[in-house]
Amino acid sequence: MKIGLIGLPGSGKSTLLRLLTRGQAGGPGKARIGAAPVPDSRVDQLSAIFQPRRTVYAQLECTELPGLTPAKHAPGGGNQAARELAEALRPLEAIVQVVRAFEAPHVPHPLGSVDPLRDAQLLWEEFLLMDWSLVETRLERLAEARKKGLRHDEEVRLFERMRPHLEAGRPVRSMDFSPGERALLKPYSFLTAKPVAIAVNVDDDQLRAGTYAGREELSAWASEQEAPLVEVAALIEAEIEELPPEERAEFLEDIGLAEPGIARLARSAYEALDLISFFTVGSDEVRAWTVRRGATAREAAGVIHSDIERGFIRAEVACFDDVVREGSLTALKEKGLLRIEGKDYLIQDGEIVHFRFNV
Ligand SMILES: Nc1nc2c(ncn2[C@@H]2O[C@H](COP(=O)(O)OP(=O)(O)OP(=O)(O)O)[C@@H](O)[C@H]2O)c(=O)[nH]1
Ligand SMILES: [Mg+2]
Repeated sequence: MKIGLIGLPGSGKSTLLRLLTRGQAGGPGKARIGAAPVPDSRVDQLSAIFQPRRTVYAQLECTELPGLTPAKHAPGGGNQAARELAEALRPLEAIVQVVRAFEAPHVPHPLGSVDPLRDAQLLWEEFLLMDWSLVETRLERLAEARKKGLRHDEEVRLFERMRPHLEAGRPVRSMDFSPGERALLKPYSFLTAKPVAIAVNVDDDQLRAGTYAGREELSAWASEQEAPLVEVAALIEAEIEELPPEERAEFLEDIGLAEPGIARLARSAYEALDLISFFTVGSDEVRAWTVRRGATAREAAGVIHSDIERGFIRAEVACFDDVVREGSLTALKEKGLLRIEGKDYLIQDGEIVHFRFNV
């Protein structure tokens, strides 16, 4: 899964990337893209049972996008920057808005003051504006084509329906499309069609206090937008992550963190994207895989390998709790807890799956 980190300059995107990728990316001179292993205690439990040679967590591919200066505040409107940004966002499946709440007087804020709700709304308006300009440009082109006798009535109707929706501040994602319209939209990549989560970057004082100025307003607004909101203390958490493992727990406890930010952020991204995990287990490897909720057994097989999808025979499926309680697949089989499912079975979150296939 590919996710993009987007926010105002200095909101903490690089710091968050450094945290998510465990220092592999983010920060001065480092790449702006990196893989973030998704912590999952279920993987750890399965690994403890099966003692595999290899344990593989699900991964998020994270990209830091250039600091966004809202058009309203940028001299000359920032159109070129907006186009480049839209291009960079195209391949991403979900967007994480990074919003600054941390105070740090030595880090200047591009708008002169710290105001998380204002920043989140500015970014959101920017996304709507980018989509609106895409619709406008497209309608202008279609009008010109019409003068030359080329008619694209269905497309014109679609974009004319989208325009007021965007003008009313509503995302493309909240519109209903017919299958025909979906096909027409395929070549376009609308920003507000993508799921969004909001990461509020707090400092250690705010983390300890469990709040920051504007928290209530921001969370009310986020729920109105149906965007999950996560609080992360990117800098302090990245610093703790870089300590020797035996010292980490103490520091995490000291700042009152039961669960690291990456785990919470990953959960929000999964929630926003409606993703679930299933697991494969064995002495060789215990591994987490990611699929959309509603994926069939055959589609899930395709996530592992296209050969398994093509040669799919059946799936042997077990519940996570049963596996943990019984401690082996043989025990499950004896108790009849290993179900045989066909290609159209809908995989459920947390299931342990073994695919039978021939090639
Ligand atoms: N105190 C404090 N400082 C932070 C925190 N997160 C980031 N910073 C500082 O804020 C500055 C900017 O952070 P970056 O992570 O580089 O921000 P960015 O969003 O990547 O910035 P651009 O790439 O320039 O748009 C750095 O000096 C960070 O050390 C935080 O949680 N607390
Ligand atoms: Mg940066």
